[in-house]
Parts: sequence; structure tokens; C-alpha cells
Amino acid sequence: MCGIFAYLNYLTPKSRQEVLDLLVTGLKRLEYRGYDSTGVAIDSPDNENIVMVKRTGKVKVLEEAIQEHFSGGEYSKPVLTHVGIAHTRWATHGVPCERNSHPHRSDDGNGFVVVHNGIITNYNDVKTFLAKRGYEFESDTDTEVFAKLVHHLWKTHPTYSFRELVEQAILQVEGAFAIAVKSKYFPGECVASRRSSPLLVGIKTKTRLATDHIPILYGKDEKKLSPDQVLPRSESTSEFMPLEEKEVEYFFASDASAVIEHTNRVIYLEDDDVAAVRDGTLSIHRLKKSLDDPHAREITTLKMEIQQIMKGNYDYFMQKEIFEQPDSVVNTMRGRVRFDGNAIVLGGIKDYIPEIKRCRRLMLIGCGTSYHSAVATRQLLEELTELPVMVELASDFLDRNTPIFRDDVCFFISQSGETADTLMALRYCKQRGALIVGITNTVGSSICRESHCGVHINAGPEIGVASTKAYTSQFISLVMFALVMSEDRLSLQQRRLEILQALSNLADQIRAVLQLDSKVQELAKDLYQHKSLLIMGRGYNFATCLEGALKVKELTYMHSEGIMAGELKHGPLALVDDSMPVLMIVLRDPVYVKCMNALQQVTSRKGCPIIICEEGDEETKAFSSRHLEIPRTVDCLQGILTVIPMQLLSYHIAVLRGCDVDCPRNLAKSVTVE
Ligand code: UD2
Ligand code: GLU
Ligand code: MG
Repeated sequence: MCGIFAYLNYLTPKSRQEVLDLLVTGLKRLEYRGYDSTGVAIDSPDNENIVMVKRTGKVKVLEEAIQEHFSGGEYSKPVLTHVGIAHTRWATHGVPCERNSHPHRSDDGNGFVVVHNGIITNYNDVKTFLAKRGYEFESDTDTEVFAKLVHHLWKTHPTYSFRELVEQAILQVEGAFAIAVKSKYFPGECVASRRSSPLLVGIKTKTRLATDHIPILYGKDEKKLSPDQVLPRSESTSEFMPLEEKEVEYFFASDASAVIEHTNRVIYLEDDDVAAVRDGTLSIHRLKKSLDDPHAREITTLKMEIQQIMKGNYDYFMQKEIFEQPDSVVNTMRGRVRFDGNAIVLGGIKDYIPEIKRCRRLMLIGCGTSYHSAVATRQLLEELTELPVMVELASDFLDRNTPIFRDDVCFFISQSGETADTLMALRYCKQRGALIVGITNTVGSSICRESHCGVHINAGPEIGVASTKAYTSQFISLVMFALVMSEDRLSLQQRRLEILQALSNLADQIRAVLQLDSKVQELAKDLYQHKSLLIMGRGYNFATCLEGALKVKELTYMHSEGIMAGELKHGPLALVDDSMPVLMIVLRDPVYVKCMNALQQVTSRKGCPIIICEEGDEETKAFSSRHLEIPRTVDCLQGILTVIPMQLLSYHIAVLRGCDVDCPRNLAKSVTVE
């Protein structure tokens, strides 16, 4: 979820101090991806061992530690060939602390050290397997199993090359990862690979390379083995080939921002590529060959500025995060939802489920966008838990001295896990004996620590001040909770299946909604000079109205209001005339007829609303010339698909009005004051 950086110099003398400088600078470039702790590994001055430095906090803290302990003397002597690996962590498994920081090692002797981004979902199985063989674990991370697995393979298969060992280890792990491995037994070599997490290789040579293509070498097709079996050797074709350059430097990094200051020649690795450098030569291997696989990976020449790369070709972090949602929603469900077996396990709360089921009521407490995720899922929670569900704004909740009982279960929702109002409300409820459940994006945050249990939404770091992907991931976390609560209710099985099915299609449907971007941009051109925007809907989509209006307010400084369509005739209808911009969400769900009534009330006041409706719904579309069509999904997940056009709309209006999208005036990402 955050940053890997590795540097290999071959026949290009560099002192360890210079290597460390390079690693630290690389990490600094990646820091925007999120960090909570950092670490590096290099060869020890006598070349006999691997030295690691790890720190909790920003790269700056690591840099200071390095300056204090690893400069001068032996560290300033040049080494001809060397490999260093580095990491900035956004914890998913185990709190941020030095012990959990990467690199992780295979054994006391630091035989193999690994940096990893992502989540290894079957790490518990691998851990059990290795524990039986005498491995002792020193961290809470998923990553550590990888280092130890490579070590185990090395012991059992002494003739394997470094690359083959890593290849075999990759065959055994599931989930998402980018990794870089260094070993004391294979000096001067580095092996890296990826699956679902990004990784690229930068190449720096004095003269231009003879070719722009690195051929891919394929191994024998192998099926996944149970870890108890002895692994057969992969029969790779010829060993190392193409780049016969003498002096060369390689950079492995999560994104190009970390390498662009050294070289603009990079290879973007594909899923399951294994890139290995040995004797200064890079080769790329794949274990399986399928028909459409190319024969080579191309070296691309980057023509980008660092700023541009950091935002991944998007203009703003917020825009990038909106477009990340097909991936972030999958990360929230990763390792938790089994679509084949229709099972859901929320490891963070499973032991508390019996207690939660006995509670008197559920309370969902948050501020801003997090509060809206509670509004969005309240109806489903009521339906699937059959418990009373209260949704509260943290500040108001405290102002009211709300009565809380020992048999209440209170959820505290916060992206950063540090929101002061929410934290105060948490302490208030905890003192009164309620069970405290956190829903946070930040492992080790105050809400995470002070809650009895909870769910990490695993959306990855969110940088834009206006929350987008955290909202959809909070939403999904609460839906998963509702599904867990209804697991053994026979009468609800059909409903659960329908929701699980919809969850499995969600990423593709989000992709489809994101395709509306240019249409939304056109709508923004109609709207951006107006003073106000009313957003109306009801039922499952009321939360989208509130969240949409909040996005418009915070990003564009325009007035906007989310209006419950059922309330129109009780007041807000007076605002509607032929010049007031209105957006209405009208989907084919149980409140469709009521929404249509509201739509008619608006159009008969000469309002000309923009309509968000279902794909191909001609009848609804006929009411207005401006509409956005979204794919059909189950009613309780519509809110995820309808909020995305609102995120895009507020984004485009903000750009047109010249506002600072990532840092709206007067606001901060983490509100740590009451
Ligand atoms: C967790 C662990 C992981 C591994 C895995 C086993 C972490 C960060 N994750 O992933 O290491 O053991 O289970 O399958 O260590 N929590 C709170 N408050 C919050 C959020 C979480 O107390 O606001 C607790 C939660 O009760 C659990 C731990 O933090 O004890 C991890 O929560 P999670 O959602 O990351 O759990 P899971 O099972 O996905
Ligand atoms: N899952 C690993 C950990 O928690 C890697 C997280 C990351 O991508 O930084 O340590
Ligand atoms: Mg806790």
C-alpha cells in the first residue's frame, strides 16, 4: 500500500553512505503514498552480514538515525557492487512500530531480507507451516512469512538460484504484493516481483542500451503445491541474457517519482513477473506462459516531472483517489469476503460477534464524510441485524450527553482514526461500559488503540483533504458487518446472496461509472458559475445527497444542500424555480415512485434537474435533457455508485472555479481539535 525502493550498483563504485543517501531520497519521494514507519537494509562493512535500520515515523526520523550511526569510517569507503533495499510502510498487519517495520528477515543471521507492499492473505497458513519447521516469528506482519519461506526453500533446495527461490515462494502466497528481496548468500543480486501492487525497474547506464526490449524467460508450467510437498525445480529456459552492459545501476520502486532523478529508462513490471539482477544483468521471468503473453518487456522512456508522477498522471490527489476506487473497494474486501463460499470473516471483530448480537442497539458515530457512511448503511444494518440503529454526529452526540448503556455497541468511524470529536465520543461511551468498535483506515491510530475491536478499511493512504475512497471503503466495511451479523438467519439468506453477488461486481461497475467523467465535466461547465446546487434523493441514496453536497461545499465553496426528497413539500420546494440548479437521484428501488413524485414536483415548478438514473431507464430520463446513467446494482449498494458522479462533479466544479482541490481553504485532513 505504500513504498518500496531498492538500489543495485554493479561495477559502479559507491560508498555505503552514498547508497544510504540514495535509499533515503528514494523513500522521501515515495512518502506521499503514506507512511507510518520506514527501514533500510544494506551490506555490513565487512560484507559478512546485512545491516538493517528501522524507525517508526517519517523518513526524516530514519535519515537522522542513519546520520548518527552509519556515517564516516567504513561507511565512506566505496564498494564496487552492492544491493540496498528500503521501505516506507502503511501498516495493514500489526501496528506501526520498529518491530513491524520492513525489511523483514528470514532468521537471526539476516540470510534473506524482504520489503513488501500489499497484503499476503494466506499468511496464516504459511506461518503455521513454517512454525512447525521451527521458525519463530518476531513481528505481527504478513510480510515476515515471505522472508522465512524463502529461507526454508533455500535450506531444502540448496542448488536453487536466488531467483528460483523467490519464484517458488511467490507460488505459495496469495493476495497482493510488490516485493524486493536481498540475501547475504547471493551478494550483488536482487530479486523483485509483483502481483496487484505496482513495481517498476529503472535502468541507468553510461551508454544507451543495445535494445529496448528485455526478453521474458518462461519456466515450466507448474501447479500450486500444498506447502507440505517438496517443491519441484522450475525449469527455466536459458539463464540470464540480454543487457550485457558493463557498468550499470538498477532501481526498483513502487512508482517512477523515486527513480526519475536518476534515470528516465524504466520497465513497468506486470503481475507475476519476476525480475532478477545477477552479475549486473537484468532478466525477467514468468512461471507460466499463456498464449497472449508478449515475448519481451519494453523499456519506456519517461518524460514526466516528479509532481506529475506522484499523482499518477492525474492533476490532483483527489482525482487519483476517485479513480482508485475500483481497487480500493477490492482491498477492503480482500481476505474477508469469499465469493465462492458466500462467507465473510471480519477478523477484527469475529470474537465479539456473539456479544454484539446480544446488544440492545447499535450506535454509529462519526463526523463529516464518515458520518455519511453511517447514514448510507443504516437501513441495511436495521434490516440485517434487526436491531435499532442510531446514527450520530460525534459533536452533537456529546453536546446532548446522550444516555449510553452497558449493552450498547458503539461504532466510531474515522479515516485517520484521530478525529478529535469522534475520539471524545468514543471515550464517553467507553466510560459508560459500551462495547467500542472502530472503523478506521489507519492501523495504530488512537481510535484503533482505544476501541475494543474494529475493522481496518484498508483503502490505502488518502491524501486529498476531501475524502473519497475512504467513504466507499467505510461503506463496504459496514455492509460486510451487516452480512456477518445475518450469517445464520435463514430468512435472510436470499438477500445476503444478492448482496454478495453485487459486491463481486462492484469494481467493474465503479469502472463503468468512472467512464462518465467527461459527461460530468460537461455538467460542471453548466453549474460552476451558479451560487447553489440542491441535491435530492431518498432511501438508500439520501446519504449520497448529503455527501455530494458536502463535497461541493468543501471543494468549490459554493452553497449546496442535500435534501431528503420526502421533505420537499415541507419547505425546500420553495427554493425551486427555473434558475435554481437541482440534481436528483431516481433509481428503480422501493422508493422509485416517491422519487418520481418529487421529480414531478420539481419539474412542474420549471426546475430542470440533472437526473442520476439507471442505465436504459427511458421513462425517468424523459423528464430532463441532462442525465447520468449508472449500472444497476442491489438497492443497498447503489449509494456507492451514485456517490462517484458527485465526487467527480464537485471535483470538476472546483477545477473550473480555480479552487485548490487537494487543500480546500480552512480545512485539514485530520481534524485533531474539537
Ligand atoms: C488482522 C490483523 C492481521 C492478522 C489478521 C489475521 C492487523 C492490523 N491486522 O487483519 O495482523 O492478524 O487479522 O487474519 O494487525 N481494530 C481495533 N479498532 C479499529 C480497527 C481494528 O481495535 O478501529 C483491531 C481489531 O479488532 C483487530 C486488529 O485491530 O484486533 C486488526 O483489525 P483488522 O481489521 O486489520 O483485522 P483483519 O482480520 O482484517
Ligand atoms: N502488509 C504489510 C505490513 O503491514 C505491508 C504494508 C505496506 O504495504 O506497507 O507490514
Ligand atoms: Mg483496538
